[in-house]
Amino acid sequence: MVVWTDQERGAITSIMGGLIYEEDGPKALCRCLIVYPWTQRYFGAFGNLYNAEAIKNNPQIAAHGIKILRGLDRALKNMDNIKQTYTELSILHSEKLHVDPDNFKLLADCLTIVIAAKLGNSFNPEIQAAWQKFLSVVVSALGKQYH
Ligand code: HNI
Repeated sequence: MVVWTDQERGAITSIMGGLIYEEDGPKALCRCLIVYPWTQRYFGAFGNLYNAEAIKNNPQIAAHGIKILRGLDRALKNMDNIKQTYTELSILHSEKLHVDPDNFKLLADCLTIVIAAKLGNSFNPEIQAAWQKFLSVVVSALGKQYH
């Protein structure tokens, strides 16, 4: 059972509440696909990923970036039950999509970089500590159904 302090809950809620899903979701996913090109292998059906510009202008990738933030929102709304909340999502990524679970951390880190760039100095170490704890619980939950 993960225990969250009021400060952690407040920090995480404030970060998620400040995101513009239509902008920040695509930015994080595009960053992951550009910085870690092997992650593109899971998006073969998403059209043109030939270079950074193509990725950044790919509407299917943008739509999926938004979907990912909506998925994070579900974890935010179930902070005390993220593992159970993500059971089906973990099974999907494991058994249907065969996503290497190491990639969850890479995408999470890309989202953190997008947030740090957006928030600047207000993304201080205490705030980041709460945010990284949230993402580590999310990443762990997404990996739970891998065998
Ligand atoms: Ni992920 C589908 C959430 C990381 C590749 N992913 C989803 C869906 C959600 C989601 C929500 C849609 C499920 C549905 O349609 O029912 N993915 C998340 C979250 C993370 C994550 C919250 C991590 C924070 N996904 C990743 C990573 C990869 C990934 C790291 C690959 C590098 N995800 C996919 C693919 C799909 C997907 C591929 C299916 C897309 C499609 O529609 O075909």
